[in-house]
Amino acid sequence: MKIGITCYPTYGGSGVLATELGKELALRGHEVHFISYALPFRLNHFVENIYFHEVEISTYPLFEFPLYGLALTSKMVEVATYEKLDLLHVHYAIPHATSAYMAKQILAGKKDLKFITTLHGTDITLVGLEPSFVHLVKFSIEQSDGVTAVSRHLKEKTETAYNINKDIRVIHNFVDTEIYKRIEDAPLRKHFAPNGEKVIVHTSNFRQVKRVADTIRIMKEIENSVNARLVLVGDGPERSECERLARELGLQNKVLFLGKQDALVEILSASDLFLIPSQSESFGLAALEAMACGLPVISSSVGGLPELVRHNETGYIAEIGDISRMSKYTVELLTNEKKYSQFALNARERSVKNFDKSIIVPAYEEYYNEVLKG
Ligand code: GMT
Repeated sequence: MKIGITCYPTYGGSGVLATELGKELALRGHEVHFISYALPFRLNHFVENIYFHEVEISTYPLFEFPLYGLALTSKMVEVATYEKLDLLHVHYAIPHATSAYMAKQILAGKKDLKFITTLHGTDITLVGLEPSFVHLVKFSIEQSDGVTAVSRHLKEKTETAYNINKDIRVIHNFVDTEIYKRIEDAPLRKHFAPNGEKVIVHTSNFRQVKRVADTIRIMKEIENSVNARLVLVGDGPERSECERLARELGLQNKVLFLGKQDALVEILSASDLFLIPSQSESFGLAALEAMACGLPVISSSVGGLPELVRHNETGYIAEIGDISRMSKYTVELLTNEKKYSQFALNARERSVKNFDKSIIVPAYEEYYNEVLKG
């Protein structure tokens, strides 16, 4: 197949998932055309069968606000026509699904361009529900030739919040468990834990929904029970406040802010436990990557997280903001070696058996075929 993929190219789960999917589809012999305003950051080496088409945005002075959605539509029409695309697969509803809908209309009569929209999370649960977008999101979902959601929870949320009566296929996030696997004796461990401390890790884009401050509060609560350090990976609007909180709680030597990093497997392999205390999380790709590296996960009970984390098996689940329970679970896992090893094994096993690329990517291919057949 010749597939056009549109996603946000910067750091963020939807862009990561879309890029990894594109790479995998290319390896399976499909021709993949990425259409976006910048090269997706995980497309950092040459892959045969992958092409990139940059959306250029006019800076004409009359346009006070960049007309990205329109420039994207025009590029989609161009690429679909000249590269003879069979299908467009857009990730994140706003504005990608709307641009794809417009491209489809422009081409109608010349070409039946089918498009599939994958819903990732905040496009539905947060931004999409804003009054300025809600009608557009509902319309664009309804007009898509196919719609997928990354969890059962997100599917149900979409159906109820937007009153949508259309079949939405659940296709969970995936990970390449051959790449995301634990490096034994990870060299970074010496840096994170020079005195043999346990290492707790969290990776995110430091947006409010991630509740990164909770990870620091957990560190404070466990301070006297476990000798541990907290490694925070990523950057975003909440980072300064988190740094301030760490100082206020006297944890500046126990919390390491690494900022954005590419060496995730190395970092996860040098860690013992992953925390994801989010306010809202449609799946939790970051937690899946950690599980593949053999880390038990302590998560909040929101969204699609319970579809990934098995309570008392691959980690623990607690109510949003329940710092004391999450702290109790953290201490329990980091002080009980037998339980810890079993959970770590279970986490890796669950990622391989249920969420490896070899299981999920064929599900997308199958769905593409169904949509193309109408
Ligand atoms: O995590 C984020 O805030 C980024 C966001 C995105 O759209 O880029 O991630 C969402 O998509 C990921 C991939 O499908 C999911 O694993 C994340 O759970 C989801 N984030 C939220 O729902 C907050």
